[in-house]
Amino acid sequence: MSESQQSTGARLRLVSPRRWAIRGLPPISLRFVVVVDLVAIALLGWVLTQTPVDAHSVILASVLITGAVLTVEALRRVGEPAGTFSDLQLAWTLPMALLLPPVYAMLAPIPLTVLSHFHIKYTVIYRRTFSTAALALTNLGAAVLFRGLIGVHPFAEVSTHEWVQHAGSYTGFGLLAGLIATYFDYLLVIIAVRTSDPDATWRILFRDRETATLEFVEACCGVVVTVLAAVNPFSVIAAIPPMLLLQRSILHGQLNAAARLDQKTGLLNAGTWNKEAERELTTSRGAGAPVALLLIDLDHFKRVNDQHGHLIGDEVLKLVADALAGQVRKADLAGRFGGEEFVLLLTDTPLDEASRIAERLRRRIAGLSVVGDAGESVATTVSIGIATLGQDGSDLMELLAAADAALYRAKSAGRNRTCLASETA
Ligand code: GH3
Ligand code: MG
Ligand code: MG
Repeated sequence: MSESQQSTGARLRLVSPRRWAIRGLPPISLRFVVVVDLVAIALLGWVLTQTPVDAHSVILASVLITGAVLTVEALRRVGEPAGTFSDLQLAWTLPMALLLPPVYAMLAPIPLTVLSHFHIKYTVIYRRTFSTAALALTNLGAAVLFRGLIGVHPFAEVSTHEWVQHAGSYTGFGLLAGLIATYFDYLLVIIAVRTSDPDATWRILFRDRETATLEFVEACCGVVVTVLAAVNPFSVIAAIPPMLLLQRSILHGQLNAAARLDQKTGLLNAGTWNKEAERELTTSRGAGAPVALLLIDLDHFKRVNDQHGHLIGDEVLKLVADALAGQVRKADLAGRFGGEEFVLLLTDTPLDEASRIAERLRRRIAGLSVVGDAGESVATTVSIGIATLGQDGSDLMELLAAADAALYRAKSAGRNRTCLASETA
């Protein structure tokens, strides 16, 4: 794409009403989003009237915002990766909440959101507004909670002198306030997601370990920066380079994790699946444990694309992949092997159990459908070939070849069925 096309695209994106797609939200979600926005605006207005301006606070807030801007900018080259990611905002806003009058921590998300929106990634605007409002409330919550824990007035300025004097207990209380407030932010976002997408399960209430660890690290950084800032606002400058390095290493880990997966379906990609399956087979062979391999191919998938278009085809692929992911245990390996072909390595699974799992999967997939552009229901079926370690092959190549031959028989026999490699062996 040429540069001029790109900039036209950017302008179009800016004015596109789709960016304000708030009207598409279900009423309950819309009400929730609007209430959170209004509460944040009202509280900000009120807190503003309660806060006298003083030079020390303004200088400290400026230094902290500079640190935050630099860490957000560090994301610029890579953009926000999908899924969990951290821009380490809390490391800079928590010190504001713990040291300065709460208004600074409430205001801080505004410039940072504007920066992310225009420099890093365009997102639907009501979502950005909502997440800014949620963060402003979160930061206010951290400030009030911390003051409650140390037993002072909810809006009192906590002097740097007091911080240095009680650094031990204040560190613990600050960390606690930061973590509780972060969970509150997470909860607000989850409620918004859950009410706008009824298919999302409440299981998302429980964060994965990686997200929780990241938040803990972020809060710890926030407390470290707070102690530095309490000693002297300009000492904070020394925290910027390590924070940038931390940001980079977090991103590195997230990009690495993303590179293992197939983008369209979220399953392991073929390369990763192969590598991990080889390793798993070696372990299982050594332990004498049974392993089954399932090769799963969508039936007449070309027709789905021809009749309903590639985008609907992609939705069907994703649906099948989700069904696969939902059926397997943690130790199993589910991958996208090729276009519309999936592969499943079931560890510790003898043939009869693998056969039952395959049948359950096949029936489940046959019962799924997506809605096409004209409101029609688009369904699919799969054919499955099953091979087991020892019986049908002793390494990955042999197992794949055996499962492929069984799959071929399932197709020839009329599709929407499972076949065992051992039936012809
Ligand atoms: P069979 O039952 O024999 O497997 O028939 P089929 O039509 O599924 O098999 P065929 O190999 O003839 O066609 C596979 C089709 O899968 C063709 C291709 O367009 C489609 N396909 C492969 N990858 C993707 C993808 O990522 N998205 C979409 N929408 N279609 C894909
Ligand atoms: Mg096919
Ligand atoms: Mg195929």
